[in-house]
Amino acid sequence: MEFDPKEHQHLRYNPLRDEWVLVSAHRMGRPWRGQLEGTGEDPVPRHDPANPLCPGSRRANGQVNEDYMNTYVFDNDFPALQPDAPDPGPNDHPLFKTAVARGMCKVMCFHPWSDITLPLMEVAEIRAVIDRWTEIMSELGQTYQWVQIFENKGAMMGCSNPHPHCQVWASSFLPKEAQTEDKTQLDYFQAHGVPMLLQYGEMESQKQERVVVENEHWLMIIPFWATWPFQTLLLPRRHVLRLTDLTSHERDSLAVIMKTLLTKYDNLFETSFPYSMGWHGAPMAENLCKDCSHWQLHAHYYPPLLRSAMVRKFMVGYEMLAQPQRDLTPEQAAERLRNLPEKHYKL
Ligand code: H2U
Ligand code: ZN
Repeated sequence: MEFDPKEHQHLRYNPLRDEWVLVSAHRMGRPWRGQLEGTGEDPVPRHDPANPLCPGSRRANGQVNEDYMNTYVFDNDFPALQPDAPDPGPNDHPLFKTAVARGMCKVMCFHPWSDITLPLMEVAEIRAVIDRWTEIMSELGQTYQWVQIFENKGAMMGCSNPHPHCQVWASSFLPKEAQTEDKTQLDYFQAHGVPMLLQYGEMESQKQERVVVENEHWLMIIPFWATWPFQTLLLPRRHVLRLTDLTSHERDSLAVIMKTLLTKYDNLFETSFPYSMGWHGAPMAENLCKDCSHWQLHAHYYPPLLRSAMVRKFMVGYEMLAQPQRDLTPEQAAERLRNLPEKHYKL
């Protein structure tokens, strides 16, 4: 029998996380009688004084937001990381290890309106978000070695507030994903003499079959090893270590490619497409003066939806207890996204 990735289950290796994923595309046709998600498309008022993320609103800690016009950043009133936590002290047993955790958490509003999302914002407004990301990265990166910028979009992904925003958690330590990617990229660089994701982007750009959208400076692909059905990886075409290293042109074309991808995402199931996304780049603080050539800046988008606005992929059972598994092939997912219009279905 001849191997067909759409018909025959197989394993694919994720070199960034050093793990395997089981691809079993023939399962897409199975019946679904499980949970249906709400679309979460209840109308949101453009301005609601009771919404703590709106301009002029009073937040949980009593502070009043500025009457901001584009982006707005404030310290999270419920931070998971604070700058001054005490050290839990020496560990006397390898089975009961602890370590000190220090950091800061911020919230960044993308726009003064609650009823808008990134794909519906103007390119110049998205560019303002990118500029603000870069500023925060540079500020917090003076003190903290990992600055995690992430956006939870949609109630399905745990977004707690219907207003376009992201969070920034900066930490004194390298979190798990960062540690793994640091190691895998370093190992690859030492073995092959080229940054893993730089070479990977070049090869995907040649192959084209997993490319969703690309422009002069950026490439958006469904990775060969993607686990979430419509997961994408956003890569610069040149070797860039950190968000703070992007040129003005690169930030402009980043705004354009983000708008295109996010519009396609919304158009896929004609819904405001939920996801968690975040940026990964070379560590900051004491690492700024070290050689981090093995790193390549990138962003991950992890959307939970599988078949429609109401049917999501559950990473449970086998995924929790054995290893990740996906239903349609990355090539099929890329083709579907690639063929969608670049004009938003709501416009
Ligand atoms: P999420 O939607 O991703 O949960 O982000 C919203 C964040 O806003 C959340 O971390 C913070 C929450 O702690 N927040 C405040 O800091 N002050 C408030 O008054 C409301 C929400
Ligand atoms: Zn990453």
